[in-house]
Amino acid sequence: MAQERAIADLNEAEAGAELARLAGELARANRAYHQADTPEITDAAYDALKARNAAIEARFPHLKRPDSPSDQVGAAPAEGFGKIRHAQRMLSLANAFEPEEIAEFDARIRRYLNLVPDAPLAYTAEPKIDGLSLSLRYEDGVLVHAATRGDGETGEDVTANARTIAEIPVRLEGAPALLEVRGEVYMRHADFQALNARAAETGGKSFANPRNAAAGSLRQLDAEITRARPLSFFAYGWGALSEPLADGQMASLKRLETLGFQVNRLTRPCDGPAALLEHYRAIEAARPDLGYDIDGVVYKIDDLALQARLGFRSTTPRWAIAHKFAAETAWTVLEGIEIQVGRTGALSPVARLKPINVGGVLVSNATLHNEDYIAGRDSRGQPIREGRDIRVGDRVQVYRAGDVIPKIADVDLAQRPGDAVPYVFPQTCPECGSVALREPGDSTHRCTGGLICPAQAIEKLKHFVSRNAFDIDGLGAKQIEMFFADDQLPIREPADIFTLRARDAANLTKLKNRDGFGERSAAKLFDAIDERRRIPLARLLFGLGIRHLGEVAAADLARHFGGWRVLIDTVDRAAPAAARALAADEAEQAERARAATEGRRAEVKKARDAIWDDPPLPEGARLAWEEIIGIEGVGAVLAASLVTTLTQGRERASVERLVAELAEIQPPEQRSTDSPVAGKTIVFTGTLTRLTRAEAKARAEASGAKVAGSVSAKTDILVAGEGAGSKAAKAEALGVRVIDEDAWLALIGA
Ligand code: 9MJ
Repeated sequence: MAQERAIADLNEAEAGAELARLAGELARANRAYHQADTPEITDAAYDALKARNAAIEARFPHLKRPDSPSDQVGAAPAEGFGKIRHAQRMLSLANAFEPEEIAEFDARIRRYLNLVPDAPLAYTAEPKIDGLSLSLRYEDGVLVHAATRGDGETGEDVTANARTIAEIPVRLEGAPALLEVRGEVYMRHADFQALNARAAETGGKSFANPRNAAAGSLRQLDAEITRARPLSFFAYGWGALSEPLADGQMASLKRLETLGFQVNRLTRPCDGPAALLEHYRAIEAARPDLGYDIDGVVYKIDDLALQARLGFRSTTPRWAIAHKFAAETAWTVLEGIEIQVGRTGALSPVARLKPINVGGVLVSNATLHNEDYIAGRDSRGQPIREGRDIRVGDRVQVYRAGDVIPKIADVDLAQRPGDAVPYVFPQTCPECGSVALREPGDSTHRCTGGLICPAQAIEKLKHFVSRNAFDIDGLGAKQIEMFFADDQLPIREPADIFTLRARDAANLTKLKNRDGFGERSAAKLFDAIDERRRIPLARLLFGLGIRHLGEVAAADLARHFGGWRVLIDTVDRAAPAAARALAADEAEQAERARAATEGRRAEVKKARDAIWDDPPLPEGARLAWEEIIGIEGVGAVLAASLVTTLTQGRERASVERLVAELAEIQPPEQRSTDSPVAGKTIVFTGTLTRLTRAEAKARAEASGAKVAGSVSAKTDILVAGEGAGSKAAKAEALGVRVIDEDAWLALIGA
């Protein structure tokens, strides 16, 4: 940086030159900042440049430039990339590691489609390219948009950059009027090495691996930089289309190839799991000589009509799976075992390892799962590792499979130090000292401290801001830890996040003057928080971090209830029944234990019923409880967790404080509103002949219907398959419309 002179000493010419320099430097800093991976100066340095610019302008107002950085005060600099909403969601793939999982994948699909075991089923197998996914939108054969995957719904607009990649055609001949091509941008090994060699010569930034180099090159605000980077592209699929490319996966790829795209030449048709595994081994053998990185093999159902029937789980297609290459392993020393406390109070033992390189990644931690795993037995008490336990000081074998947390595969008893002692699992929470209980049938110790346990509170907050929950830009795990420990501006529960701006305004020590924050980043954080005052109900539910409540169940609950108030009212009404259900379970278990020895099984049911019936439950409690456990995908275990958590005094007060800060809890999008069953509650019963249950449920939901497990006054339609029994009778009694499978299919237009 040029030497800075006191502003009072500057003459007019010098001041003009200095303003020009500052405008240039600030503009460059802005660009670098928004490329995210490469900020060039600290927030403090940025603020200092801005302050100096303002001071010079104050002394020489007539020298103020038309592009003065002062005119951008307060406003966040122009956003990095524009956002593009994908016309069709961009999905990721479920992973498999073992050959048995491929047989299960095949079996699952056959079950779902109701195919007989030896019916032919055609697949394709292709290398899984280790790059980054890109969606290219062509309208009338012209490339109009290119977007990264982002969160699957919305990606970053990298159109200008994509246009500079030679393997991405900007114009297509004979393509459908609308065509979204999906594929992987990657960098070949030779290009990667040349790029890093050039960087070394010019003192530029080198990349750790080809994937990072490809990502860093595509995500450049200046497309001319992308142009100078040697990127490649393989097409492997498509999104929205005005007409099908072909009727199979293989034929569609051929069509994309004809249109001018690179399609991986190792893609093969396969007629079942054996052929898939054979091609997997062939690709694995070819891997070292491919000249680019792959991390597995992708299997897809070839028939596109079957792909459509199979559809999707929450973020992955049912018709495809990624078979990842085997884990890399290495031996190292276990230096210690630490206990981490999770958001639901689970105590997780973590191995602290002497750092070791496993397949290109430095590993110093691995999961040890639970007490039994360390002791060398599984959840049923059967030996694992032939019963060898794991002790501090042992030499252990570490492995990494996919992106998952490293694990410990084995221990070398021959090298065990003489003074190594068996590990004793703690009986109290290391964070708050509360008793850690391990319930019968559960392999996990849990801290009983609840909200008084700081570890649980922090982990709940981290979960709350995580990507699939509130996903607040600039508020990640690191910032949560900082704010949690902060005395001036603490965040101790979710509601505190939303009062941050107001508390900061009232405080003397401002966030923008803190370490790690500046004016821009503080303002950006407050804005990012405000953006989340409108939140979909499913995200809110998932974000609360209630035990057993995952993303899929959160979406099921949101679809069923449609709004927060309806849900919480039902939960409140169900509270007495939930308590009763837990007590009944306990009584049943106790009675079962006795009955097993004394041969009085009928007593079990009696014990249960006695709890349920006496004293009588308040009006509506049982109905509300049955409504919740009747939602498909919500069982009694989750329902009990949901109701007891949300009706527990301190927890509920904390949730209400949060809800009061939100501007809108958005109802789930009706997936399809023009269907006659949209918004209706459907129950399936009996044996369906043309659809499997899973498929029937998925199709009903895709048409905007809610699927319940039991008939109630709220049921709109009962679809009665063959041999429908008591549910059909109950529906008749309640005056619910009952139709057969064919009528149902006609109704949803299938
Ligand atoms: C990669 N990464 O090579 C898919 N992929 O298909 C291939 N990814 C994919 N297919 C559907 N070959 C979603 C993702």
